Amino acid sequence: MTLDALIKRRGPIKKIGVIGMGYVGIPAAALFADSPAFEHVYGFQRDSPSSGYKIAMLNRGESPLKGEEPGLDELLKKVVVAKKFACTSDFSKIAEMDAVTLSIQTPFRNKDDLIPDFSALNEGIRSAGRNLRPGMLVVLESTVTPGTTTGPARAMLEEESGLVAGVDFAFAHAPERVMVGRLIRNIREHDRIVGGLDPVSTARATELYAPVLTAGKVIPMTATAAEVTKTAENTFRDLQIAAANELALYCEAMGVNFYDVRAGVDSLKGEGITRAMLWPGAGVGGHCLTKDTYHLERGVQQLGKDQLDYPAGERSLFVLARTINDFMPRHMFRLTREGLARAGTPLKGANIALLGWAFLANSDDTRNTPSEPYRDDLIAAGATVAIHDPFVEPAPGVTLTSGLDDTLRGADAVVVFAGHRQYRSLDVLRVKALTGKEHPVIVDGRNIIDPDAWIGAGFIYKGIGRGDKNSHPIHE
Ligand code: SAJ
Repeated sequence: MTLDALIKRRGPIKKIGVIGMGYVGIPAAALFADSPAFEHVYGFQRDSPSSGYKIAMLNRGESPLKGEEPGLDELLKKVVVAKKFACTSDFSKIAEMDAVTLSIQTPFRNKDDLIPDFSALNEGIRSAGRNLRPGMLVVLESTVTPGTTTGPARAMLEEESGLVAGVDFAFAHAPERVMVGRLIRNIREHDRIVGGLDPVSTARATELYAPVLTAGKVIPMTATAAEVTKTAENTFRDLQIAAANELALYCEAMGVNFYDVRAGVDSLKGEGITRAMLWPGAGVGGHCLTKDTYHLERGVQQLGKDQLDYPAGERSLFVLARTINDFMPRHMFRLTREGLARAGTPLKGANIALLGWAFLANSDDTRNTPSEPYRDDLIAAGATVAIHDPFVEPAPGVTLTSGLDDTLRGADAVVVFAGHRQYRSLDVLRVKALTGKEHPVIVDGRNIIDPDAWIGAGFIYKGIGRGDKNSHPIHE
């Protein structure tokens, strides 16, 4: 019997399983459960020491996710009360599903080798494989290296089930595009890339996602094209930021104000002429842009092996972009050292007030924060660092000072790493008084303060992209 016939015999999707109760799986499961198109949703969660607690919480309709997620708590309560959603660690129930999605994270094993740790995802895939039945749909939502869906993931499902993908079951990749803090809205409103192993799989996966989309629409393509789309959308964002960072470094070196240049370049508009220049800054953090470039690179090395035509001996532009973005915290260290030198303060023994530990403005997310390598460079140089962040809870590996005043008190340099709104309204004279210094240093990594106000108060100013100000005369 063909896959199409198996699916027709099974009828419309009614029972859905979501494997991986994390920040991607939980809102996805709640939205599937809330749709009248579907009968019931199981959230599958390993009862592991680190995450098992989520099962009872979710079955009480409570979200285990930290941070504000508008609409999620109400939605979870609603679908649990309506008995349309339940969380379980009994993976054998997968066999009763019409469709099962996998939203399991693929972090790097460690920062250096940039090889993803697929172990948790592979365990989820094998669990699905062991309980796979003819006519079911399997969808990978995790961000994966291009070639994973049609390669190792397919192989594991077939190995565990004895079934054949595209013949006995439908298989697709539908990458998540959610941002922490707007999970529900993103799933509903973003267009959804749906890439099947074959057209029948793509159609079945479209049937799964279409009901939860409000403003978004399904964009069908092949599974591998979907993998490349997801990794490329972040690779290009990282590249655009790197281009802005490189131009900012050039502007500093040539004594030019990057922001004048950006406005000037942006003024050249016309039929479809855009430059889409993003913003330079203290660095690029997060769990998306810092890894997806390497997924894409690994993909072309594996899938495109011996096929890629590229300038001989030249490194990937995309990986170079990562190198430039990772250089920015080092540049912030140099700006700090130069500012202190102008104040006659050696870096060794200097007190640095580091404002912002989150990787994003007005966020509590600290994953891969550029503040960390900067802090480590300062400590290695013998400086003392006091870290402030109004959004970040104390966590292992970082000591945060409680109040902003405590952070600023006695500082030789005040360094802005995150563009938190609180830092945009700092009282210049109050900050200077707190530092107790004649000429304290201010380094602006996110272009959020007015250089002239701080220079006028006697600060020694350094700013990313501010080649026009970084050698200003010191105001007595
Ligand atoms: N950054 C800059 N300059 C910019 C923009 C960002 O230096 O012009 C820095 C930020 O400070 C931050 C990092 O880059 O450290 C990442 O910022 P981001 O706004 O891209 O935030 P992310 O990492 O959460 O990106 C996510 C991605 N979403 C998903 O993967 C589903 C990305 O694809 C989205 O474009 C982005 O959110 C978004 O648009 O909000």
